[in-house]
Amino acid sequence: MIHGDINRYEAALSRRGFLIASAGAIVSLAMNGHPKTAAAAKPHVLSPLPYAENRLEPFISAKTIGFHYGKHHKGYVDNLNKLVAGTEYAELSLEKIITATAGQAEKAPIFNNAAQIWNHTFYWNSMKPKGGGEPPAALKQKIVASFGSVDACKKELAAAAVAQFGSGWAWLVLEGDKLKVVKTSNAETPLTKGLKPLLTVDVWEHAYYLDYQNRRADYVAAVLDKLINWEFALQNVG
Ligand code: MN3
Repeated sequence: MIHGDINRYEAALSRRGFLIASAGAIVSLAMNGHPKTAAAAKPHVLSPLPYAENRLEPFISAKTIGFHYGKHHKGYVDNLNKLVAGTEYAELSLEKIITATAGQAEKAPIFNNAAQIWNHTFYWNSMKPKGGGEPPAALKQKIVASFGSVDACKKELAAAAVAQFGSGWAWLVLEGDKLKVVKTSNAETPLTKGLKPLLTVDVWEHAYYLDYQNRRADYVAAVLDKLINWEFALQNVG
């Protein structure tokens, strides 16, 4: 595209020498790697949604995703950037901030916002349009080994999601080579407990209230039956 543009415009502009010199300069900059601005603090950014806001309909509405991603998730990103500016955490990756602040009461605002950014990005990827159905064979084998059947695994995930009192998350995780289901409160994440997250379901009310009101179990069933992204879980097994 860029080369095409250069070819198209160079004759008209009669500045061939200039354009070739410019292209050469761009290539050498790119190959040189690190731009000079790398030392500056990098703000955390809101990861793009892996699908359009309306693609999980009719199970999760575009309105829910619009608020959940565009207001809640974005809010955590904006808050974290304000909270870490000028602190020892300003240059750290999201994962390092989460592990460095976990369990420290005085760091709770930083931990909560950082963990919520991570959890939400993981949640968006835990679903996909036309999800659900049968897990890929390699994952199914692990699920059957740990839970007995895919249905038993889904039942345990649903029970954890429904039983989580108040706000939190239900997770499918890997502990050693065994799959298990855990639930966490508020912003808590299995990342700080030596567990490898494979999938998550957000059970904060903001995840479902516009579509399901108090019927959390119906929301959870729709996620597990129609949206869950088993391929993402398999990728996370590694
Ligand atoms: Mn949420």
